[in-house]
Amino acid sequence: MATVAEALADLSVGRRLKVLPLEELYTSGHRTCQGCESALVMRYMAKVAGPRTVVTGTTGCMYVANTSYNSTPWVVPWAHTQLGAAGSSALGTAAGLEALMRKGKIPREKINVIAFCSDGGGGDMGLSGISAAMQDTRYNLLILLYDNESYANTDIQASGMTPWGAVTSFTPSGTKKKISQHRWKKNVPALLMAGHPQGRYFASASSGFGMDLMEKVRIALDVGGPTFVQTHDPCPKGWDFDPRRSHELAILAVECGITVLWDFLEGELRYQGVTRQLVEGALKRRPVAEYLQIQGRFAHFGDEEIDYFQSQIDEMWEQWLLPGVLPATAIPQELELGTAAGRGRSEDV
Ligand SMILES: Cc1ncc(C[n+]2csc(CCOP(=O)(O)OP(=O)(O)O)c2C)c(N)n1
Ligand code: SF4
Ligand SMILES: [Mg+2]
Repeated sequence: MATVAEALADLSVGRRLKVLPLEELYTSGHRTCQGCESALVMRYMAKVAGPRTVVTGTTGCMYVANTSYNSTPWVVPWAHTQLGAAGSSALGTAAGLEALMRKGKIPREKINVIAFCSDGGGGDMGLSGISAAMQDTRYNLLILLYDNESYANTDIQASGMTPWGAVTSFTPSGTKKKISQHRWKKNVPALLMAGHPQGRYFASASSGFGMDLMEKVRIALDVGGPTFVQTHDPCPKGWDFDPRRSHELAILAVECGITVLWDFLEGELRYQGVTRQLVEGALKRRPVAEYLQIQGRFAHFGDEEIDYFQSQIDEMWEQWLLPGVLPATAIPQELELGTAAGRGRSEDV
């Protein structure tokens, strides 16, 4: 442990998280469920952002459970914003701060601007605003999407990031129709990365790997420009499991290859930790059944459903050119850059 000044001074230089600040900037005063991993993500995020930070958060659990009357865990300035407004509030806050500094109304200094959202507010409703923020290179901002795989705050409705087959209040399992959540989960960090070449940094992290997550938040804040980090956070209420197992579940998701730890910095895609060992073949993926069978939302799964889920994860690892990131399985030879065939094609044009 170290003071904020000691810890954060190191990070901007070496881009490695070696020491942690002692101070907590998201602390007691919240009312999230027991075992809520998203609350832990808020704590990690605030800790490494440091005190010169402004945070906005969209409607959802991390707004409602963190703003009981006269009580808040936030030590840094924090403001609620509309459900689909993570992108616009990040841009507006960063632009406002810049205007105040330009007019000399506040001293010029680096102030981190972070907007957080969840899968409903960020992955579904607010995707267009986040896309606009990722195109704007004038400001430094970070958008953090805490993925608890449902619209949790309004009683666990399915989002575009709810896993295939999961029971939610919109997708029950019945005797006639076992599976009503037919959509495979969308990959938001990859789609933002692929479509926004101006974005400075994109990352996929997990609440189960705190150091990796904090390092990603820190890198995002240090490189500046528009940046995006997503975290995968088990939610005991929505996923229906014993809160004691929250952290274990987050780790299992990575060990089974369902959650993939990666980041994309200045044109380079990198895998981290357990994921990297899986990519390099130093570790074997655990069967997805170990992850699914702990959770009530998959209690209706039989062998057929588990096998289907496993087959999709296997495909992502065994056939995708970039496991967990890019669904392309092959590059046609004539398109391969640098080959004689590829060069021939472009010269023809
Ligand atoms: C435009 C709009 N539609 C619906 C709502 C109602 N609402 C509030 S929070 C919420 C769920 C948000 O889900 P998510 O963004 O995933 O956050 P979580 O609750 O999971 O933390 C909904 C639907 C709202 N506040 N605004
Ligand atoms: S419902 Fe889930 S995300 Fe919301 S506070 Fe409870 S555990 Fe956290
Ligand atoms: Mg959610």
